[in-house]
Amino acid sequence: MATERTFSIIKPDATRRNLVGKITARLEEAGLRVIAQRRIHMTQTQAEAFYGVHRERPFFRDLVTFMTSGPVVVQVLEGEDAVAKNRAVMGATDPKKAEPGTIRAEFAESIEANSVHGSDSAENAAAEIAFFFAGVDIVG
Ligand code: YYY
Ligand code: MG
Repeated sequence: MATERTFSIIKPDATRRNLVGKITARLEEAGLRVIAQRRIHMTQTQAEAFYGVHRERPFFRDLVTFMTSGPVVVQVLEGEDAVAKNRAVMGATDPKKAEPGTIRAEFAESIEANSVHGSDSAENAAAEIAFFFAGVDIVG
């Protein structure tokens, strides 16, 4: 597997509990390198566009409200097999189903307030990175 990039968000439930450092350490310990990072407060328009694929799902409005409820930290991660590696260290969407030792098993409050986002494919990673970062701000 070649070096790959993926996109990560440390979500509002985690920034509120001051978990940015602990979560980033988990990512780094898994072999992922933070090559771009910014703390932002997502607008409703940004959150709706970012999660546009879920627009018709019953949880969409609550998800947008949650993602705009406080600051988030958006990151570009780089490493071997970064997309799959990040998904593995995150754990399942529902923290009740997440493997022990994963970020969501350890830190998530609920299926909605589940502490982290990670791209689910290399193609979506490229689109999500471009949504939040200019190429010049990514230093690999
Ligand atoms: O990729 P991942 O974050 O693990 O899950 P998705 O199925 O893409 O859903 C995105 C996001 O939506 C999830 O992280 C929390 C929220 N969500 C929810 O609130 N309730 C659900 N039943 C499913 C997802
Ligand atoms: Mg997803």
